[in-house]
Amino acid sequence: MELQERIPVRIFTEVDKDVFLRDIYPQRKPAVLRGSCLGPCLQKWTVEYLRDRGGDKEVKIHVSAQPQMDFLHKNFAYKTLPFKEFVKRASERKHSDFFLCEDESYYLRSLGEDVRKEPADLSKQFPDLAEDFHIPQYFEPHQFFSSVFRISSCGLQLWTHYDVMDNLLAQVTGRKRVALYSPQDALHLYLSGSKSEVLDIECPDLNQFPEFVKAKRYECVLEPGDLLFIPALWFHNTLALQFGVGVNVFWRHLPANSYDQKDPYGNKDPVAATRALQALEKALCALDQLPEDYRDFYGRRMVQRVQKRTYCDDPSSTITQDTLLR
Ligand SMILES: O=C(O)CCC(=O)C(=O)O
Repeated sequence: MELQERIPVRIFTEVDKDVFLRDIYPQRKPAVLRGSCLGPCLQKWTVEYLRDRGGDKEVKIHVSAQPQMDFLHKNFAYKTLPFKEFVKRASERKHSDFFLCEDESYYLRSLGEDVRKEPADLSKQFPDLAEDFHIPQYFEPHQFFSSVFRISSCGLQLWTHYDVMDNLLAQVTGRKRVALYSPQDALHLYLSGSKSEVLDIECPDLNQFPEFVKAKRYECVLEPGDLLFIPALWFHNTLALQFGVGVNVFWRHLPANSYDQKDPYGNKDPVAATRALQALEKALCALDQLPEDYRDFYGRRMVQRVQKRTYCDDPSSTITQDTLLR
């Protein structure tokens, strides 16, 4: 029996902007858009071509002796290689030149020119390759935030995390398994910031993570030419079934001033959420001045108030989507 309920991600074909905006985007659920027009990259992006066109540009990469990357125990190292050398190594199983061991795994998440300030933009960092990749124009141009190369060795698994932007993850070459969890399952994922501490999602330690079984797992296998729509706040965990090249494009779902202006990665909580979390910390410090039984009494009442006021599925919730849109 499977550990968790598994739900296939819905697959849509022949999607255009109208279909996306009418049937997919408002649902706020992941969707695979199969056979998307991603441009000539689908034919052109062989290892040789990428090496030739990407050239000697230096890229910062993750290198790991184990294919399952672990942010808790930091089982990977950040290294720098010329793009063409990185692509060669990521595409092969055994390496003649290596950092840690001859079967090490590689992962590139491309960055902006000024890593701390600028979001990644394929057309700036890789202008020749960007010409081959056509970003489907389902969003308005002002919503564009970043476009990021995602290149991984076969078997590379990236931990479960959420981002705060809407995401179109384009699979250009290779196949990739993606597991996704709803934001409403956040409490079952044992979060450390934006990442889940449950690293082994197939065989988790249920003594350590008993609630994990309650999280519903959505799943899909991306093929070349697929676009995966990952709405903001949806958790995702990727496993490259082959050496794979993808590009993900982040788009703002909220007005631009809702986001942290110093966030080149698109994963810092919106300003209002950060303010609310800081206020919560203050409220908890205030309760610390009271004896245990008083803290319990007021703590329970605060939880109920938060639940009533914020949960979408609480029938007594006072703030609805309509209220927000008005
Ligand atoms: O494709 C991957 O390996 C990871 C994708 C991802 O985390 C993202 O698009 O936010």
